[in-house]
Amino acid sequence: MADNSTKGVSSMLANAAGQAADSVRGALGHIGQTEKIKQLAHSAHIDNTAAVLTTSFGTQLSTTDDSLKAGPRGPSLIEDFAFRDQMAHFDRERIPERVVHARGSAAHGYFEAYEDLSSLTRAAPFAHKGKQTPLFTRFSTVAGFKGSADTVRDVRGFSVKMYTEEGNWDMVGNNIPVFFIQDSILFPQVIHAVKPEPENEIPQAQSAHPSFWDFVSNTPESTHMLMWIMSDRTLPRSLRMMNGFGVHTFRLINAEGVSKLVKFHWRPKQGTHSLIWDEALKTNGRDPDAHRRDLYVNIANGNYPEWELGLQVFTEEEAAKWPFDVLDSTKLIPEELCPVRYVGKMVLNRNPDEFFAETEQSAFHPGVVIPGIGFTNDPLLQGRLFSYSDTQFYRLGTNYQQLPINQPVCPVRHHQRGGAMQTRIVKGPNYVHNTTNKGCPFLSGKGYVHHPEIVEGAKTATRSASFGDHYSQAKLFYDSMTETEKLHIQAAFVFELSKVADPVIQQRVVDQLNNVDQPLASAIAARLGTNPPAAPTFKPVFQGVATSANLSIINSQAYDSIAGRDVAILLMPGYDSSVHELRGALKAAGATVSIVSATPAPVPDAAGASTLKPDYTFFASSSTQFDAFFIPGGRKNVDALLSDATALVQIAEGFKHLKAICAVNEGIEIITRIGLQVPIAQAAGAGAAATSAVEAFGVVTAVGVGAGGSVVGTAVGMA
Ligand code: HDE
Repeated sequence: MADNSTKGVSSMLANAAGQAADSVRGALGHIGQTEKIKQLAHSAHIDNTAAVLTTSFGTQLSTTDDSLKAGPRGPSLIEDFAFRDQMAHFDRERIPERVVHARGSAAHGYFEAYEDLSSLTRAAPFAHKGKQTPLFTRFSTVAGFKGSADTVRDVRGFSVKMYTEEGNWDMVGNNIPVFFIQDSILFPQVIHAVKPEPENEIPQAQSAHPSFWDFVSNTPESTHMLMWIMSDRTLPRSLRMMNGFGVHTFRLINAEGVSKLVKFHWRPKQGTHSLIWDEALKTNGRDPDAHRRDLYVNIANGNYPEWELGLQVFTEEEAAKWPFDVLDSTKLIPEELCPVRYVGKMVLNRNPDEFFAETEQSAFHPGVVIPGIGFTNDPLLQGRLFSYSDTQFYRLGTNYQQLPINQPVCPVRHHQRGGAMQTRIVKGPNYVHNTTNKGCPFLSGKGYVHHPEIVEGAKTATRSASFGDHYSQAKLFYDSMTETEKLHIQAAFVFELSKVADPVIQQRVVDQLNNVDQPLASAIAARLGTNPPAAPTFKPVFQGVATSANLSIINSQAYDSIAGRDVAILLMPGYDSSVHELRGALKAAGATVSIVSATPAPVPDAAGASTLKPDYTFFASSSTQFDAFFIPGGRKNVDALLSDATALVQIAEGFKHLKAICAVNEGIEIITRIGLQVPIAQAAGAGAAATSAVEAFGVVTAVGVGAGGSVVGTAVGMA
């Protein structure tokens, strides 16, 4: 009774204020792609230009280098407030790193809808064609600490925070569409197993150690994910060149409350490309920040990466017919069964100004949704809905939502008060059912409504029988690979298991893989020296398709471009004019062109007509940082290159890493002198040579530098 009457007061007050609500909402309709940037500039940015140096409480300083002392050679005095102010703050500068996904890089950008999706969902970003929504996206590795290297074999996190006029919407996904476990209660266990061994904290950012393989070989539901993480997917060439997946099944809900199920996909317009293993290992040492740098530099240079957002939309009835459970996050839906509809694009066009304030303090949470987006009963998702805010409370504090990077761009009005580091000063009553502020803030009537799914069942800590097939999709994935990709998977298993001294664990993995593919398990057993696999314990269930094209990186190149690829021109004094032609053509195609020479001094061409300033020296650069190499002609140039071992090593190693190498005129001698076994095609004329080189780079990189295994090595274009 009391309840009803107070609700009555609330709704009366709400109605009275309804008009005001609509006008607030109307005003919010104008959020543009830069709204978040404007908010940050207005509320958080500090520009120190022409500013006076002060303490944190505003007192201007007169010295920075000497603390207050009793005499020039005497002890420091505790009364030195400027010293205490700095030192005490410095002592507290670090916050706990994320327990997983600690290593990450992020950028601002926007989402643009291709079409009006309001019949499917009332989610604000899809309200009309062309609508732009600001966002912040963070990519990460999972296992490594904050300072670990970028190009380790690992899953990549792919988190997108959209700042909509109806609140923030976080899509916290990975670059792999399935996961290790089916129920989130096992998450601390799988993470303990993959993180360094507890007694010595070795190894850093790697799954190639005993505890990981012990766990997964005793956890058959991990098998499908194992196939993905041993594939080229976990060695992305660039954060710009990997897919993103929401993993779980979510809901789309329209204004009438009609709900459909959905899986989210992000497809990179830069193409999906990977490194090869040796290249990834060397990059770890040569440039541990390779991915972070690549993202930052490309955005800084105006080469903005883009991804298309894809939806696999389906009904409960359709899902019921498939031979897997869509609530099981160790399963994907083959695109042949449910095509991906691309509904918009994300563009990342602005680097953060300060890593800590933006990237480190960004807090993502799959439970942060807006009207139109809903959850399903996937037990992996359900546990995540608790974990993410819980970890932010610990990592960032009670009021982490108030940090500038996490603040929504729409009004935030509620009755939460206090907590450490409260920054809001709110006047008026701090409870609902108030009359002293006319019931404000009030319910607009357009708020979030949970999908009224009917659930019933006994309370039980058990696993659904529909989650029981752990191998059929692992097999589908493996069967969908090209031969090159299969060999990479085999090599990855052999490498990782070679770091697991215990033959019992090795044997268990071999036997586990025998349920996926007998030749694969046998090959790994032979290379490890374990017993051949035992008989399969499982008969695969047909997944609706025998193979699925888009599971393979090589078979699924929807897009490709040389834009954003770094082509090294290796040259010494006396190079021929092919350099100028090729350089122009590559730049016009959006490639980055790096001049690499023996010293930083400008390098004159054969005619002595012009010079080029090197971006790098052979000594201080490495083949791993480039996607392709161009070796111009010119007698003096080629003779000098031939006598420089650091240059020759770059070319040979580039070849080893299956990169496109193009040489013209006398430059071809270098290829033959190093002894690279490649077909050489001679084109006529300097102009033709340059054109052909451009084409060679274009075509060869399209096949997949580094991703294509032996493909690129035999298709090196040389004019
Ligand atoms: Fe996470 N995960 N996760 N995860 N996850 C975190 O939250 C967790 C899972 C993912 O850029 C943590 O803020 C549980 C799947 C990304 O800041 C933590 C489970 C997927 C990021 C957490 C999972 C992800 C995280 C640690 C099992 C892909 C980085 C720091 C059910 C769909 C977000 C943090 C960023 C981070 C918990 C499994 C993606 C502890 C309990 C599946 C991209 O809350």
